[in-house]
Amino acid sequence: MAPNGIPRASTRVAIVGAGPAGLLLGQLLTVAGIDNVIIEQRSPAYVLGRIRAGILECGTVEALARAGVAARLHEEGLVHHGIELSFDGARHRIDFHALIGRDVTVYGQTEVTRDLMAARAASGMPSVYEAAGVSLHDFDGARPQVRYRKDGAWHVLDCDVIAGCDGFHGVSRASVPGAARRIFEREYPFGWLGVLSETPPVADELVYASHPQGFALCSMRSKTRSRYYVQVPSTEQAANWSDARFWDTLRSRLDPATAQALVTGPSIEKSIAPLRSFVCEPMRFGRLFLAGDAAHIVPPTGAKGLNLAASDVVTLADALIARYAHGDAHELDLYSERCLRRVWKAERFSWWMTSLLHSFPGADDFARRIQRAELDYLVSSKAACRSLAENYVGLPH
Ligand code: RFL
Ligand code: PHB
Repeated sequence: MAPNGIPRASTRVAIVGAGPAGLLLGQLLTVAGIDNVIIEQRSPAYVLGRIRAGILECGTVEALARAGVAARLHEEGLVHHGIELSFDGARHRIDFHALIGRDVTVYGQTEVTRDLMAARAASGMPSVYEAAGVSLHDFDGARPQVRYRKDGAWHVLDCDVIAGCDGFHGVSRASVPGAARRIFEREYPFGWLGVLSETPPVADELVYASHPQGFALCSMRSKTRSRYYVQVPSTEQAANWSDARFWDTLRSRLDPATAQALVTGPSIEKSIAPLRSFVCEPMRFGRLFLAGDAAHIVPPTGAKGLNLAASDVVTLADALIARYAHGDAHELDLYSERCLRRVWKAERFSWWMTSLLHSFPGADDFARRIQRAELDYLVSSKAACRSLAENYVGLPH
């Protein structure tokens, strides 16, 4: 129990974390008339400063529309009908639209977050930023609590349910006793060094490049802003990479025509992200529900992280709506199992795309020939292209 004198508030759903998962859940619940409070440890500016995902599946776009935050996305998002693979000196297009009649949308996670934050502010639902010492209590009982410190003072939030949307390093998953959860994990011996630059993208669609020296990706945020990545060893530091070194490395991994078309410029942001596959089972512990990166991580190669966070959150919002609007708690009981089925398919696809396109230190000649044969097969088989397309645009929610 909170000591006397500590301010207490209560809500139905306490959401820990104001990344895309927490903000989208808050918005879907608010639209459905379900009270919620978001508690975030960082400032709004810090949350907005993180450059991350760029590709939205159709299901994610639909979820954002349902949350009432898709106006700018529909205006400014770039609809892409396919991607290109670059290897052995040439580019090969995979046309999602022709293969399966579906597309993806290029719209940065920063912009998704900005739109969700604006909607949150307009709704008047409470958000607490810069909450320190956040801790979760009694989620195995009937009345959980979230405690935190704000401006030096302790607060207690009583709730029915806690949504742990606090990312991979958050407190929610860590609050569950080790014996109650099972972790599945794979670390890759490399990371991605990413650069954002105010330059026109090298191609109309994303180019995923496989090269003996390592993977590279040409992505974008708009027609004038590009996002590029190169595979680097996991021990590498961004500070060792001048802009010139980055551009030279990127160019060396692209086919000649793409390398020649590359427009370079000063980097606006440069950072290294490690690559990891991770799943925590189950995703529910009593009245604590994990969603997004708090429950699972995929390597970014399949562009699935943000999209998985959105599909968890839609499943959780629907289950909470069933509980509060119709008194039906069964959907909450199904939450973990439903999410995990989709999560594992995205894990598989992201692991496969990563294995297909990266250089693995220590790989022998046999492994390299098999990888090349798989790329060759992929671009020459409609069935294989279709399988990639189905997974890339997103399996059904
Ligand atoms: P986030 O975004 O990490 O947000 C979690 C929030 O919780 C807060 N927090 C806490 N709050 C309160 N108390 C605590 N103790 C807390 N601990 C943490 C954090 O400050 C933060 O604000 O998780 P969320 O919402 O689950 O969203 C997940 C996505 O951010 C992530 O999956 C994607 O960015 C992954 N990802 C991509 N996903 C895609 O779908 N498509 C892509 O193209 C794509 N590209 C990428 C990516 C991730 C990358 N990196 C940096 C790993 C490219 C890269 C390079
Ligand atoms: C990005 O634009 O940041 C991006 C795009 C596709 C990916 C990963 C990251 O697979």
